[in-house]
Amino acid sequence: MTATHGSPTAAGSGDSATKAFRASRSTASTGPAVSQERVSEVVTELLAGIHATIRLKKVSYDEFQAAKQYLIDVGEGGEWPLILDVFVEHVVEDVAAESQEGTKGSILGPYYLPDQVRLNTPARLQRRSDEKGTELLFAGQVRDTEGNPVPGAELDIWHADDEGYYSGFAPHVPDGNLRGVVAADDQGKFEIHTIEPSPYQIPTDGPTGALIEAAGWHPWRPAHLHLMVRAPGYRTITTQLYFRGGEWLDSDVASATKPDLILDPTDTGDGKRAVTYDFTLEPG
Ligand code: MBD
Ligand code: FE
Repeated sequence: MTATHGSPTAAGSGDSATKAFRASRSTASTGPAVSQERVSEVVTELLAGIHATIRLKKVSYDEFQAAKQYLIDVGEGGEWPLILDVFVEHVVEDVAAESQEGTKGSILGPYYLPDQVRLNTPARLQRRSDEKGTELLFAGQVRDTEGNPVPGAELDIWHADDEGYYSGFAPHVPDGNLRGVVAADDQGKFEIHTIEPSPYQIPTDGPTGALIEAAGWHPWRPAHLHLMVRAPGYRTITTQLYFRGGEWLDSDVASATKPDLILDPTDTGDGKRAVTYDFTLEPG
């Protein structure tokens, strides 16, 4: 690959992810204040887990100080959104999924940006004039748990480019690239024209990448589309869709794949690929 740009730095995308997270906290409802009882209960359990690990693994003073240095580095690199979404969010999602019907959810991840361009179906996501990648037609219908079409549905979609980079988090990709909020028709049907994303690699030059390297793990997520599917009167679904046969599907570093969330695109004969996927929303 001959890159015509410098690679985005981990610190640069970490910083953007931290800013995006802060902005989402100040505009969105942050829910009710957490009670003293809840703080005590959850944090006591969390600390007990850390204490148990220290005893079980006989963690040394040197290792404790290395951990302290590491956590400082994660913060200074702006990588708290990345590392928490990669290693922790999938369990929070599992718990949320216990009470969710309809299409399976998956983690939000650190690269969502609100307020993207609104498009009507059939929609073509914004892309560069020389955008690389295989053309993908992604179509389907949004229905409720009874099978009825959901009018007024919208699909907030964002994904990486053919090199695995997200707009807003890699300086060489224009703002809004491969992002959009697509309004489905009055039958909940949608058609989105975009390109297939590539797998995503955790930046290797920051603390999250350093940990993965130090532990001998791999830094990859399988190629995926991110979606939030919403409609008035329904519970919003935050999910991701993957590609059958894609690399890293069975070893996602973020543990966020589910069998129900794998797309099976077919070649359309003209070098393009097409796939349908229907979403089910529950009232809420
Ligand atoms: C991603 O693209 C992503 O979706 C998650 C969950 C974590 C890191 C990068
Ligand atoms: Fe992602």
